[in-house]
Amino acid sequence: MDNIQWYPGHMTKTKRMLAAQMGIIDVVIELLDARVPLSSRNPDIDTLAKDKKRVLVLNKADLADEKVTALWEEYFKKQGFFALSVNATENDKAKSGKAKLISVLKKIMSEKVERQKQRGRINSPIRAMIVGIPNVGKSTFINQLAGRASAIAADKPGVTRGRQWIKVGGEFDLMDTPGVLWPKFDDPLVGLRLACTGAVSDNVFDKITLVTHLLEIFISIDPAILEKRYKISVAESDNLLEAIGNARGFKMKGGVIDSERTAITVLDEFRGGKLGRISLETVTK
Ligand SMILES: Nc1nc2c(ncn2[C@@H]2O[C@H](COP(=O)(O)OP(=O)(O)OP(=O)(O)O)[C@@H](O)[C@H]2O)c(=O)[nH]1
Ligand SMILES: [Mg+2]
Repeated sequence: MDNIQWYPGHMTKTKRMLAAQMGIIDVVIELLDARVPLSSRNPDIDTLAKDKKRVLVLNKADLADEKVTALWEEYFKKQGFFALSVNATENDKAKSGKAKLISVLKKIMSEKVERQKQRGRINSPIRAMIVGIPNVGKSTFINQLAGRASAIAADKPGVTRGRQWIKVGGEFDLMDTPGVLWPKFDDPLVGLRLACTGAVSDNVFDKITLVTHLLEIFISIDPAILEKRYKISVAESDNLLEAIGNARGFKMKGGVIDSERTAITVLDEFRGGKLGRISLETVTK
């Protein structure tokens, strides 16, 4: 894997911008992908936000295993973080993470608000910077909090290119930022998982490599994930990708299974949640 391909220059620029803006920020909200909470944590944020109040938000919780996500929340809370799980695409206010986040922010910021009151000052809005890897849902989450589509969001990494302030009532000012990765993945599995969930551009990894990794995880969780969706028998298949391609009728000239097309399909269906709620990373004790 060529480093340059997945750590483009604009990410270096973004990191510099985040550092430069940090002085005026009250709280840093870091979005993680609930399916890969460890792989989606950018170690650079720990350095950039080391003196700031921090909240970890496990987004895309609707795509992850609910029980596993609850364990991750506990895991991060034990490490001293404020942590909560949300689904930024949820329209139902009662089910969305908005109320949860606002109560956490108010708790975190109560000292500042109290200080301002004592000085007889009118409360200024709490300034929160939303950070995270590409495509994790930062802009979507901001739109959910604001109750309007103020930030551009789309299903590919690298959509947001500059910072943008979005007001939520008079209480919060949220800064949307471009997604950032870090220059080197110490564990190659991290890069692979981030590509599976769509944080790394699709041209960096070979699709068959990605799907082979996914299939291994699915089998270790429960072979029924594949059996139900693709109507195949895992025990009786020597080559799962071929079995899936065959079940879908993805044949090329001469009856050869189109592995590339099969891999793209499995990847898309996983990303779209069609295989069920699947966490690729679980808490190990
Ligand atoms: N299922 C599901 N999809 C989500 C959720 N949050 C965001 N998405 C989808 O994820 C994709 C990326 O969302 P964005 O808000 O553009 O992500 P971003 O972090 O701003 O991405 P960059 O600006 O490229 O860094 C979009 O297709 C969203 O609809 C969620 O909680 N659940
Ligand atoms: Mg964005």
